[in-house]
Amino acid sequence: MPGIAINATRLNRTLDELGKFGETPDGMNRLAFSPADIASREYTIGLMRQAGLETRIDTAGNIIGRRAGADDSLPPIALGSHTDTVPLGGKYDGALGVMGAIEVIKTLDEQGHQTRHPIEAMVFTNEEGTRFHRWLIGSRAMAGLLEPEDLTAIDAEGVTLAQRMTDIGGDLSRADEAARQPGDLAAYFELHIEQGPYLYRSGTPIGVVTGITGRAVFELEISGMSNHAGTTPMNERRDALAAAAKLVVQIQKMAAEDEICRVATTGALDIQPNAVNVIPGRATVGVEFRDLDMAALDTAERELTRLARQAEQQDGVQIAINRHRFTDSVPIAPTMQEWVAEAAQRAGFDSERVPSGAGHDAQAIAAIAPMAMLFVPSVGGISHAIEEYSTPEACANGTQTLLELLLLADQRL
Ligand code: HGY
Ligand code: MN
Ligand code: MN
Repeated sequence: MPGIAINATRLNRTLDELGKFGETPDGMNRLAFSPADIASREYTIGLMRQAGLETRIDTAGNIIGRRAGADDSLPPIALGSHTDTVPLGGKYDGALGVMGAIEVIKTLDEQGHQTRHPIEAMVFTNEEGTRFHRWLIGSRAMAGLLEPEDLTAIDAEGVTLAQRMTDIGGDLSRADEAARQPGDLAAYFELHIEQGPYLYRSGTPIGVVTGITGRAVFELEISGMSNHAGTTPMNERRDALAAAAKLVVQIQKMAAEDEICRVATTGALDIQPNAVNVIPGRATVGVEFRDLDMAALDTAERELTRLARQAEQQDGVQIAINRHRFTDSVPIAPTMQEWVAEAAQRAGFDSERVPSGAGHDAQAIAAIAPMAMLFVPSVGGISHAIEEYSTPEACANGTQTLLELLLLADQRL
């Protein structure tokens, strides 16, 4: 079959248009369930319908666009990602996988090419989880992996996930109806930006993802004693921020020097009362560790606990360690990797194997379906920031490869 080519101009136009929802001078603020997210979902549903997809929203708020297959009794091949962003994030994380999936289907529709399998384009709810520390909500719901803590989650504004879910057309009390069983999907493919530096440095246009990192998220609640900054002797202080600051450096050292796990990050810090002339009585510290090896994350948890107990002794504070979420690392099957490499070759691109340091919806869907991921380079390896950028050519390369992967898998599954 002569190669079917996606429309690169149209793809990049939809990426630019999606990038208007939640755009600020300092980065993308399209947090899950926000007005910008809700508006962007309408835009995306419109694009799906223009591509000939039958759209619906499942009880977990996932947007699903379906295209019939020649043999509609076959389980669908799913393509997708997420469109929610982190605060002050970028325009490509998640967005490329959704706009790319729709472009692939629009191209097939225009060419009158019907695949054997039905196809489903998916937009998963709240992949980032910034608002509730409960990430991969939509994809975990579809994989049947929601936990009790998800169902009772409340955000910093005191709004429940259940309410937020209603805002986007979902119904958390019936989230179990969103669950698919093994066999319900023939496969799931996710196009994504690498979000790291490897492809950009090597100049390779397509990354064949070998595995998706595990992740452990904790929140430390450090309680000291607020007191007067001017009158309290240094040796009588119970300074929660001083204790937090020492822990932040020790946490960084765990990965940077001791190599306990691949990366360790303290990304969130809240100080009370946060006044320059008051010794901070409370500090809340958000910490996360990542590694493909889950045993490394267990070691990191033990070390974090040891450091916290040591701080209690040295700084006269109490530290509650809230264990938010452990997400398992997921290897990608060699056969699936070979299919991605072959699809890249058919599309005319070199590829190389690369692990994912970022988490993705694919690692949840892996519980119910064969899955594969393909990356395109992130300029400078930057992501989760306004500088996040992948060139229009890279985005088109990835989308063309996704099309070839779909056609190849459609024949072989
Ligand atoms: O945080 C992550 O790894 C992903 O971007 N949600
Ligand atoms: Mn992200
Ligand atoms: Mn992402």
